[in-house]
Amino acid sequence: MKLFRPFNVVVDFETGNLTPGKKITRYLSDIQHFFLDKEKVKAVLAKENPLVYEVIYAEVPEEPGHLAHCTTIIYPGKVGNEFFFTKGHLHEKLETAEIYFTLKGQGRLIMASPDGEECEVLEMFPGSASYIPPSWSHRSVNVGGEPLIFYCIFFADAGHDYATIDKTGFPKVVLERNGEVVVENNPNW
Ligand code: PAN
Ligand code: ZN
Repeated sequence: MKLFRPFNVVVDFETGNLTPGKKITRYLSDIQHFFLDKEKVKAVLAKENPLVYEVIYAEVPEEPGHLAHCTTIIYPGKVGNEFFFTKGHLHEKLETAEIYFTLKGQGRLIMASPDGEECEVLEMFPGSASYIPPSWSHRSVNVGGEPLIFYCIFFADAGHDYATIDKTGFPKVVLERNGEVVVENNPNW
């Protein structure tokens, strides 16, 4: 039997950098269709295409038994009054759970059952370890003025289903109203 060799990666709690790691970047243009205010999105994109978030993965085989892990850095920002967020997804293998451990910043973690009948929103703050049970879709939102940085651990063969969320979005949205962070029903749900 060929043994996979143990290895370290190093996570910088301040920047979210994970080394050695493989980075993916998501710009506003990649997630524009999710935002409520279509006119505002257009107006922002006419001027610039801000970086919304980055994910940096440790290189682990996408095979049963392995644990994938990565950092996510969501930059602070809004479109209108709606905070920047990740695309969000279900795991292709619905039976796989995940943990998000927040290192820096303030966020919300929106989770929904596959049919959207159930929805829960947890606070993310330095030291929070949020458990995403099997079957719950998940999206994280930066509600603060600094980057939201969290470390994720999930089954390496879980797979990511983005198509379902692309069609439906999430049942809840996270907005700023009069300087407060509010969670509201998604009017387009
Ligand atoms: C996370 C997410 C990461 C980026 O590692 O993949 O935060 O969010 P999206 O994948 O929705 O763009 C995770 O949940 N992995 O399973
Ligand atoms: Zn996930």
